[in-house]
Amino acid sequence: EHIPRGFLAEAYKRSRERTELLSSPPEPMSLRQAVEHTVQQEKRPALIIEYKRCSPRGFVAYHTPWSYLEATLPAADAYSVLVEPYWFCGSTELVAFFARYRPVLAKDFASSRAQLEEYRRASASAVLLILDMLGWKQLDTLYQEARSLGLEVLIETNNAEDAVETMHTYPEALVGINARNLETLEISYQRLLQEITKASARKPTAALLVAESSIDSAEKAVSLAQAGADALLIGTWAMKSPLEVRKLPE
Ligand code: IGP
Repeated sequence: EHIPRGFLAEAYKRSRERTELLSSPPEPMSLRQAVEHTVQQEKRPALIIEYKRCSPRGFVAYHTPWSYLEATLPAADAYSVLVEPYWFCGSTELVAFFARYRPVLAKDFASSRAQLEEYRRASASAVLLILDMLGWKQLDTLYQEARSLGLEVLIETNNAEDAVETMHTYPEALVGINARNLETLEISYQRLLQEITKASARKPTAALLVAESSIDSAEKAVSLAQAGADALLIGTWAMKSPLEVRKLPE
């Protein structure tokens, strides 16, 4: 019998693992339940930790999925995994990898049912739908399709007004406000804090409000928690300093 040696032994093992993941994907856990659990039991916002290897702004940070998992799992209530391949170096196989451990949000500029089906096959718990890209009408079509496929939805908005409207229209969705304006790629933590404060004051009781992007210190995380965020989505900071982010829940 042939036995691969050295790096090839490891590569062979991982290749077998990947094949197995694709043939018998894990059963997705609920992102909503994970967030609710953290908020209710631990009285703090849930941490959604993002695996993002590069970005259109020229950010590049590499961890293998295993080393990232090892560094972040104790702090992660859920993962956000970039699927978009051209700017963000993502893939759906990475969704399946993280889905064995936590609920996974498939992060993409989703615009078709075929994509939603692919995320579902890769065991995503939830999909991101971006209001400013899709508009209300296409958002609604994709929202219904996602739900019919058994996917939860995080609807991303850019301000408190849209967030509040979204929370009323889609009570089962998680609703995010992004500090990064995706039209210009400009980022503002101060604006995020203001919009989260405004949206949280008008939030229906069962709604879940997510603060997305620009969080790169414990101080910012604490302020957003005080402002009423139910979950924090942390990407760049976690990729740069996973061990700092790991200390956050304390
Ligand atoms: C994470 P940051 O600033 O922590 O790296 O941001 C996440 O919010 C960001 O990656 C993001 C995103 C998106 C990426 C938010 N919405 C839509 C791609 C597509």
